[in-house]
Amino acid sequence: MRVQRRVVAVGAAAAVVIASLTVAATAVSDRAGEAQRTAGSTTTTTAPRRPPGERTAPADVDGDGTSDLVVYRPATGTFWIDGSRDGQQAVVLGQPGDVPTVGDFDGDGRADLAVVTPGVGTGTGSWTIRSSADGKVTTLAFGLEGDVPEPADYDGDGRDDVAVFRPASAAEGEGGETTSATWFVRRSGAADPSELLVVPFGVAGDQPAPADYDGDGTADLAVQRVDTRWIRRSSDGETEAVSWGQAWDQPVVLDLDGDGRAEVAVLRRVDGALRWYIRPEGDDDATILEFGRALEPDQQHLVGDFDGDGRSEPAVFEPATGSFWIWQPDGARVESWGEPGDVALP
Ligand SMILES: [Ca+2]
Ligand SMILES: [Ca+2]
Ligand SMILES: [Ca+2]
Ligand SMILES: [Ca+2]
Repeated sequence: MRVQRRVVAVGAAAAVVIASLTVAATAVSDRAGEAQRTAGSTTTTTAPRRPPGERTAPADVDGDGTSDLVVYRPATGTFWIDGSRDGQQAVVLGQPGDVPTVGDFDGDGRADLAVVTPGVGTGTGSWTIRSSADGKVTTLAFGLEGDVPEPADYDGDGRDDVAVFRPASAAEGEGGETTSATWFVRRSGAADPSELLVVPFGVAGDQPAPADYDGDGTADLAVQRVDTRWIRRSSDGETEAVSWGQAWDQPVVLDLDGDGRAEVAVLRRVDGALRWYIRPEGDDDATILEFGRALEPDQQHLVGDFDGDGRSEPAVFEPATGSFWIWQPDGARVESWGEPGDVALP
């Protein structure tokens, strides 16, 4: 296969990246288990809504279609936002130990700030969400220790759903035996969202990577298992296995070409650098970007649409210098925002 060359400068260093990956996509039957639907799916809402399926940019707090620079400062429980339209603001939410997240839970097209208070022992955790539509703060009991927050619109009603991925190691059956990994989704469009959608999907060691891979406007459950991305397509319920990546890679998801379908991608640490391997669609070339640093002081990787063109791009946040580095075809755009100890979102 042909492989594209890209030269990307990060800091003082420039790197030429040439590599090849084998590609194979195979549809297989859903061997990871069927959904246990416990409630019907009717929509009840009063808030202003974006049309179901219409995409929003990640962490777009001010709703102009462009991702904003968002960091969470755990020491003070404060989000600091540098909005592409509305400028800078600080929002206090949460307490020490909380994990920040964002999603458009009220469906108004603007990202809502949220914090997850992890469960402890057998105690249930909680999600505290600040609605962008009315500023109202809501707290829901949800999740156990070890759960991974994965908010997304899994029922396709135009609102992101509170959801977690529970790794297999933390999910035990009634007899104490290890079971599959399990997804728990509080569907915003259900008549009673507290009747959870529970889907066993994944095995021990899998890393969650949900996204809308089939482009139907609804998030698909997905996990990265060593060299394969397993995707449970929302469009037909089938599970697709896509060969991509290798052991120790970290799954990432981008819509690099802006077609509404997420690309399968992995992040690899190579010689102290972050290397992004983005799977091609059709006969296109694989895209390999060297962008970001993987050694101390580590940079946090993220994906957003920071120029609002409908296509997502990689970015990294460097807490030590309080700077965002946003990928561009000819290098990087650098923005000063944040400080040491901050966590960047999404
Ligand atoms: Ca919102
Ligand atoms: Ca939803
Ligand atoms: Ca989908
Ligand atoms: Ca973009």
